[in-house]
Amino acid sequence: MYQNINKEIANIFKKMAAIYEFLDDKYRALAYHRAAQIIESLPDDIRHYIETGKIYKIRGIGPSTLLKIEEYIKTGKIQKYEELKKKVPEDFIELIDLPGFGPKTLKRIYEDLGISTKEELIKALKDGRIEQLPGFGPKKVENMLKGLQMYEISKRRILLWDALQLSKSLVNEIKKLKEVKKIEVVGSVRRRKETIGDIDILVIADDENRMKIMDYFTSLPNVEEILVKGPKKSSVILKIDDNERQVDLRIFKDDEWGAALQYFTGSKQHNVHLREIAKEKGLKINEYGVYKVDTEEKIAGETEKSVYESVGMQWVPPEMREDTGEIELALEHKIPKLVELKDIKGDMHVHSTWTDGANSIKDIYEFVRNNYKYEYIVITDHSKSVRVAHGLDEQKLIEEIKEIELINKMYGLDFLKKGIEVDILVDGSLDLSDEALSRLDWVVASVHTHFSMDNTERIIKAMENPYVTCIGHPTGRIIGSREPYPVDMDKVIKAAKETGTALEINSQPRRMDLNDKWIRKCVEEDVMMVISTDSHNLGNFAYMEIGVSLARRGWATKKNILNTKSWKEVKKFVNAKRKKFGVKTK
Ligand code: DGT
Ligand code: CA
Ligand code: CA
Ligand code: ZN
Repeated sequence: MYQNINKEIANIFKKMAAIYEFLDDKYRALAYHRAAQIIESLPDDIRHYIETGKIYKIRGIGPSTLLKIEEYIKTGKIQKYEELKKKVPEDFIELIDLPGFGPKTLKRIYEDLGISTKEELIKALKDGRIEQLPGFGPKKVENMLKGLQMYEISKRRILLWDALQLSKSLVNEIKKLKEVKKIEVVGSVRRRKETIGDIDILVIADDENRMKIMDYFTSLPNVEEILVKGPKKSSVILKIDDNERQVDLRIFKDDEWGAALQYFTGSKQHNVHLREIAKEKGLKINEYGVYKVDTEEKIAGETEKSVYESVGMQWVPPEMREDTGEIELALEHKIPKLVELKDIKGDMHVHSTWTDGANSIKDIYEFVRNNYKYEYIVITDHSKSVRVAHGLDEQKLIEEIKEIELINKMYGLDFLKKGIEVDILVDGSLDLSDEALSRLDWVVASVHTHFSMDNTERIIKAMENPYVTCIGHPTGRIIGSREPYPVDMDKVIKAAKETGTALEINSQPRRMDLNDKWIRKCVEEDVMMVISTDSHNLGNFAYMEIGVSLARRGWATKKNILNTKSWKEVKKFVNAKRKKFGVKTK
């Protein structure tokens, strides 16, 4: 069912790579690492590639890898992995791909200190034994402890993207029952919070069908434990990819739909505030409806709109329901028209095989043209100092530009725009010459090093370059593994405004950066933003949904988002900055 088999297999191959590295088999480590990346980047279910024979054409998946993939599809297991696991301390399997840990580090700790359990490991981190190992030191230990803590927290909450995939497949599964009249995901998933505690689902059904639905729900595949089972509410724990996920299902009646939707969408704070307003008007709101306090007459509840209107409010988009001013706006009927996925006209941060992307520019062109209604995409590969990604120097960039122009010509459409994700060096200067940047349509500048220094001045200096049109993932955080680097975002936002530079809303599920708070600040300050996927493979283009959700949580409208506009407007934005800095415009 809600199986993402590509991800499951890729995860196992990543673990196998790490174990091989632990065992000093660098060759196999590299092979499995590469296979994992390839499988993760396939836009379709891997079974499809096997059925159609396309799998044989994929470079990097050899015969023995293919056998293991087939074994997993048939049996849900890979024997070789089961054997390998026995060669590494059991607790290390879980930790081996955490940032700050890794096979080399764990091997040292295992061999030098004889440590083989998580408990001992934490103890040794705290009592100074690991710090004293040559090459470790207090900084490294601090990072390991922080990494461990973030990992534990991230295990408890689900990334929005994962929760959305899981919710969608659960809804599809439950919807199959004809007794289910209506179904909707509520709670923090509907509000599109960046991480999700548990998944809440709401169903409308007739009373006599409740238990049949609950029986079905509690016996879905992957259900590991049933926490509660009743006619109104059931809760289960699903086991997915080694993680435990709680799902609550509630069943209501037809005429309660709107009230229940409103109540279980939350947030709690939003609901508390809403009920206060209702009270002032002599009304009572609960999950069944809106009632007059004096006569107990029910006056609303069938639709969510009716619930809000009964207290004199406009309907509030779920992404805004956090009690941070939206109630006041709704009372004045001034809720803005938030940006939507269908407003997006292009993707402005895309990597190809020229650096660390998985797909050629030609494949990207065809995939996006076939699957999205975009008017343009910008190819933005890495610049030279990002060595792990084989970043481009000036010469390589010229070659890439030629290829882009050739592909556009081939298809007779100026669809691909020429860009770069240029590295911001430690002093705020850029990794490529102005002359090189001036040839491009769009320049994303990003920080990829020195995450512990204060990066405010560094980023501002980059924005003062006339060719830098956007700052990529402006705070650098990675959910579950890296805090934002120290940066004064108020200053960055001010400088973005002054220099005419856009800030990126990066849609990668672990980045989501700018976050909702800073997006809202940009909206207030009228700073232009771009929602990008930072795609490294074809599947990543779907992440746009994440960025749009974030933008909505930051109250952004179309006018705040540059890539809702035509390319002509984008060009105006680029040229306005160049003009401001007194350089020639194209
Ligand atoms: P999560 O699961 O931590 O990501 O966040 P939510 O918002 O999904 O929270 P959850 O699952 O505890 O509850 C779902 C919604 O149900 C919540 O957003 C509002 C509503 N709700 C739950 N318990 C209460 C409560 O005690 N009072 C009120 N007013 N609402 C509640
Ligand atoms: Ca929830
Ligand atoms: Ca819940
Ligand atoms: Zn990128």
